[in-house]
Amino acid sequence: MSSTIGKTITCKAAIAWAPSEPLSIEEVEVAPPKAHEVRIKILYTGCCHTDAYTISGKDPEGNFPVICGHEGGGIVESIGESVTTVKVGDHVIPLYTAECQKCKFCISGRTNLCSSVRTTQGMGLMPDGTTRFRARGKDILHYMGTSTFSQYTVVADVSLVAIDKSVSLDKACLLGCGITTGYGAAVKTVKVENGSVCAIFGAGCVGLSVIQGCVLNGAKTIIAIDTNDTKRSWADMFGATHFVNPIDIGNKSIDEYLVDSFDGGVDYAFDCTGNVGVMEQALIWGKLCVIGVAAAGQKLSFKPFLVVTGRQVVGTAFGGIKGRSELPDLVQLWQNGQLKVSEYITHERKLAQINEAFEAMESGNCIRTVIDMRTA
Ligand code: NAD
Ligand code: DAO
Ligand code: ZN
Repeated sequence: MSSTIGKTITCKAAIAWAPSEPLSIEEVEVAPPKAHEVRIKILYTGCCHTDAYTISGKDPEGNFPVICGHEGGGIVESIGESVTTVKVGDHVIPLYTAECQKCKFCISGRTNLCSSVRTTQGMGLMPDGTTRFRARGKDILHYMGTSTFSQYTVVADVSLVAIDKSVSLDKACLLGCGITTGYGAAVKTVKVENGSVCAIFGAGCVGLSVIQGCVLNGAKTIIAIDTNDTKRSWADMFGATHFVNPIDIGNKSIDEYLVDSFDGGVDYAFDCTGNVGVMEQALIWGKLCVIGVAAAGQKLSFKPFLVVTGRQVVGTAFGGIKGRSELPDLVQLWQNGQLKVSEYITHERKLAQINEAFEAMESGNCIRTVIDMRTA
């Protein structure tokens, strides 16, 4: 039995004390898990655009002080009473989209958005309305039900999935968000068909993963659209058949260009930029899947006639994937060589260097930074 079970653990975490401030690496006290909670030793975490969005203060609903991070992997250190979903020693990926398998949404078969922990998760709290983190004598809030920027975190027992122990967590952590989201958007939410024509706006981690999903489902034409030319070789590597930089198409708007160049338009378009102007231009003939998270207060606006005449708009969180029941299948797909995962890692850093990961994100040359959480 671990000597830490039932005790508060003091470890290092990257704390966002206030919006727009660099993350501060310092000691945090992590309380033991209560009933239906699990404490995880986080070994690796990816840094995602959505963490940057909160840390930068662009999210007016962002709660502070907070420990961000939602793309992690680790080992179960201890479990609270009545936990049946995992056991001590399991290798796990925390899930920002919980799956209780009991609520009306989980059993509907129509959505992966579980309602079981939604309210408290949105407030940065555990389901009992309290936090397990303390630093400098103050309560620190949780983030997206995961808080993987801490060497130890506590999550609800419905907010994690055990994966095969033979899998390397330094790569598998990326399945906690970006890769799964893009792949699921194409394969699960949109269900791209064999022979279809797909346009992907934004070729970052999410867009490249949409491309992977389109390739796996047999799309004939896969057009990556990105304002950053360095994404051309990335899009090629992941299987895009075409790359367009909107800056290079003269006076045409990108929707006009796609209609003219691809026989009247595309079957499916995916927004992976979070830019509402891009989303509006991506509403071409066919179906638009919105994946990007737009800045707070932004509104998507289009003439209703566009949908009357056949365009459709859908959206997806975590690619529509149910974490506990479906994420192990993605791990298997990766292990079978059918899904790229390690290819996304452009930067590796230690916890003490986590702010560099967010600087790299701004540079345009970073797909994903993986932070080694094992030492500060
Ligand atoms: P990223 O920053 O790595 O990639 C975004 C890409 O879009 C970049 O390559 C950038 O050059 C490109 N881009 C920016 N403006 C553009 C424009 N006007 N036209 C064309 N390309 C443009 O980010 P990411 O990690 O791939 O995430 C993409 C988006 O998805 C973000 O908004 C993120 O918050 C969101 N996201 C949503 C979910 C979900 O569940 N719905 C999950 C993860 C991420
Ligand atoms: O069911 O409301 C809920 C909680 C799940 C949060 C899902 C949010 C998805 C938005 C994109 C986040 C990117 C990491
Ligand atoms: Zn549920």
